[in-house]
Amino acid sequence: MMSINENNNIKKKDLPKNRSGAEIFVDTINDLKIDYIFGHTGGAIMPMYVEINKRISRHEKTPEVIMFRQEPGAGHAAEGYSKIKGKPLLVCATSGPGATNLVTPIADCFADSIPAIFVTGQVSSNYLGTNAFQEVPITKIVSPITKLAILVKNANEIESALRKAYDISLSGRKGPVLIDICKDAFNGKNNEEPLINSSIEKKIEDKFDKKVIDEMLKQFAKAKKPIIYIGGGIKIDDSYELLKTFAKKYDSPVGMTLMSLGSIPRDNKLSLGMLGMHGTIEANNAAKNSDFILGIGVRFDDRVAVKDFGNHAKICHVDIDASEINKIRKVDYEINTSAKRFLEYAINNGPSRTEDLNDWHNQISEWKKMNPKLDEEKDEIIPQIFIKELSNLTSGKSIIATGVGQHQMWTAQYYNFINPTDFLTSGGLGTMGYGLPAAIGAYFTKSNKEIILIDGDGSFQMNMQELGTVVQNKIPLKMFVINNGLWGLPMQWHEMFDEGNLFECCLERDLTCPKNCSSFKTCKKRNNNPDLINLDKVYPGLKTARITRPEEMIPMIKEVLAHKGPYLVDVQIKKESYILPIIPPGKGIDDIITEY
Ligand SMILES: Cc1ncc(C[n+]2csc(CCOP(=O)(O)OP(=O)(O)O)c2C)c(N)n1
Ligand SMILES: [Mg+2]
Repeated sequence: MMSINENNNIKKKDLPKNRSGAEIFVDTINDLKIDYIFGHTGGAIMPMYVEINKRISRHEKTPEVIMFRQEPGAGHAAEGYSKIKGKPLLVCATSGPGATNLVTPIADCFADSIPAIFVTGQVSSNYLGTNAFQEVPITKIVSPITKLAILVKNANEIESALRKAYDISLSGRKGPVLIDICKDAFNGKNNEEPLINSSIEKKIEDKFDKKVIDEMLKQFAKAKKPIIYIGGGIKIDDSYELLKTFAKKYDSPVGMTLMSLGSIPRDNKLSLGMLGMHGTIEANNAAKNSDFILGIGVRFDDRVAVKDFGNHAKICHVDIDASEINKIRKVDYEINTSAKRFLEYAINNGPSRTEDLNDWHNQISEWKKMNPKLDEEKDEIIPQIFIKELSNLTSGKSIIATGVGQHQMWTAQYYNFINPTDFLTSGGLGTMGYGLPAAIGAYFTKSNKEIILIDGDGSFQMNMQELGTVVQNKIPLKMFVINNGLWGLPMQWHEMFDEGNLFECCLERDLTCPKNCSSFKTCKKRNNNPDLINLDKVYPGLKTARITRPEEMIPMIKEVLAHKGPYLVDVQIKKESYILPIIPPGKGIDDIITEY
């Protein structure tokens, strides 16, 4: 009999005949060299855990199993792992609420092209469609946000479903897949008729077109005000070294999205920093005035490609996903291939630049000087300064996870990433609660880098239960909660654009608050609810501290970095802190606000 693949350690002939679906499941994931299952349990998925349990007690090979306190914890942790490792693990949960709890991490993976395999238990096949206990049609629910969603009703289908899911999650534009396995498929026996049915699959093709690329590069080499615009495609393909070579060859400035920060370090002459709503003055002005924008592995997202973006430019879009090209911006050159394939070709075959770009670089240096100055407050912690200190004390070399909000943007602006895979943040979906579990997932990559969470007080509370997972597994996470007692980002929008109608953004509000509260400039209320420093009593082994004054920042960061176990610091910042610059929603680059 043939082996499953060339390098496997399990040969089919070595496997007992008549294996159960659960046995086939574990044999297959062993063969796929899946390192971890991040999961939660419940009725429909239990047969799979029983099989793993039996094997562990027989000292047989299985992936390591890490249990999370709620399913989204497992899902976002898988994202943190996969962004760093570039390969998927399995997220396993039960049917019904277990499955629906995974919808947010699945959508997050889809938005940020993260490969991950989600496995849900399902009710027995004879109960499908009967509104059985804990039955939801999860393949139908997630089909628009997965690359593949398969319902498996029979033990025979499990192996091929897993193999297909693994390949598809990693092929073309990477992303999430879901396999929904009926309980009787786990328990049933294989009768040797492998089949896949009920699958909903989206195909991605690579249409590398040399002629279009040659013509485009000819024009790019002549452009007088070129910029390269890069996104997560650069990171996912590990193409950032190629990108640096390419940018140098054409002496072209590079603007980055949130997903590609660090591809070109901030101190490199060619780095424009971040583009878009909270991007740098030089990046946005360059995008407005450019005569040629070359987008690589990037979406023309409305938060980045704002009004005026590229209005005077020829635009080229290189992307592995054809459906992204011409979706938001009509482009002049469509190049449907991977960032890596394009860059390799362009570096080796593209014509050289003929004219120098000194005027363009000088203009960019002038714009650089117009970036906002930091708040000079001496009595309170200025969040941007805190993040700058953290960046300096870690030399920009740590893995940083964030939630979503002001703290996320301050991190993007002031942590000087030198490696794009070090920044774990929810870009496309903007999922609060992503940070803590993503940082946990990063730990399981066994990276020797420090893993640091910079979270918001709002975001942290969305998945705070995973502190249980942290202390249980003795994960030495360094956690800084940037605490303003606010859902700060919407607060900033209301204050700036809605005449201060912002009451719903205050975590410290109660019904006795003044009815006309429209600013946090005067309210200094600090309820400390929850009182983060008391979490050391709730979670054994967790060390906690609070800082409120600027002079406490550096000693605290040093202490945390020197500590061996998990450490949580409540960083109480000046409440009325703003992300600047900001291009107001729907407005253009000239409307950018740099002072508030
Ligand atoms: C799951 C989810 N719900 C709501 C939002 C909308 N939202 C964006 S930022 C934000 C507030 C974030 O608060 P916090 O984590 O404290 O960060 P801060 O802005 O204060 O730094 C909200 C409610 C979101 N992005 N994700
Ligand atoms: Mg906050």
